[in-house]
Amino acid sequence: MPQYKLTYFDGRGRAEVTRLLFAVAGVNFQDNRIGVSIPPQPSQLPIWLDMKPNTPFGQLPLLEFDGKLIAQSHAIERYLAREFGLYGEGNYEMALTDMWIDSFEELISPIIQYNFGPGGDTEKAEQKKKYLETTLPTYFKKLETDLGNNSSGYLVGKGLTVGDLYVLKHNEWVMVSFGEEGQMAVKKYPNVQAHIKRISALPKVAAWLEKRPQNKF
Ligand SMILES: N[C@@H](CCC(=O)N[C@@H](CS)C(=O)NCC(=O)O)C(=O)O
Repeated sequence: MPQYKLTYFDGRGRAEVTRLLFAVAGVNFQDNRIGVSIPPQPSQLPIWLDMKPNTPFGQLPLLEFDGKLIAQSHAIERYLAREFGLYGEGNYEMALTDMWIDSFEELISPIIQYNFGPGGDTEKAEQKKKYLETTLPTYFKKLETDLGNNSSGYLVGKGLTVGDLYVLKHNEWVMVSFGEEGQMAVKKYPNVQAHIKRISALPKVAAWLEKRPQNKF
């Protein structure tokens, strides 16, 4: 097994699904947190700004192993999920897994904008309303239906995939960003709620959730 090194900020952010993949696969990795929180403290910024020009796209996360390097969180996740058998069986299930990775990107990037992007109180209130009333339901209706139609208890096919880990990860974003209002919004989707409970309780997932560093984001 290669010696994997995952470099990211000190937070869950765009690295946490990768960390969950390692945890579920039972594969050791170097969880290289560069000592800069999310969002960064001003005093921490020089650490990142020194490093930034030496990264392929001026961003983290990065995965390194065997003298190779992969940038872009979803490229990293897709690579590892395929390596670890967490991508579904056959081309069609893999496409469905891709469909969910892409959908969760569309769900998570407005939350990142809400938390860290520009805008005063009025804009933030509008962003929150749009997210909870329009964006989230667009994707959650299909998520609820697909989970209800799959008797395996997983999102795609008969086993755990990176898609299931995204359901969990997205829920953390909603809770930390929108609190009780977020909880009210997701309560309307009982299959999704049951799914989050079930996936969080899988022994290797539960062990990671218990032992991981505690960060707000
Ligand atoms: N599309 C990229 C986005 C990566 C990204 O936005 N990384 C942020 C942290 S979540 C970053 O490196 N920010 C620091 C900067 O842009 O200077 C991915 O999915 O990896």
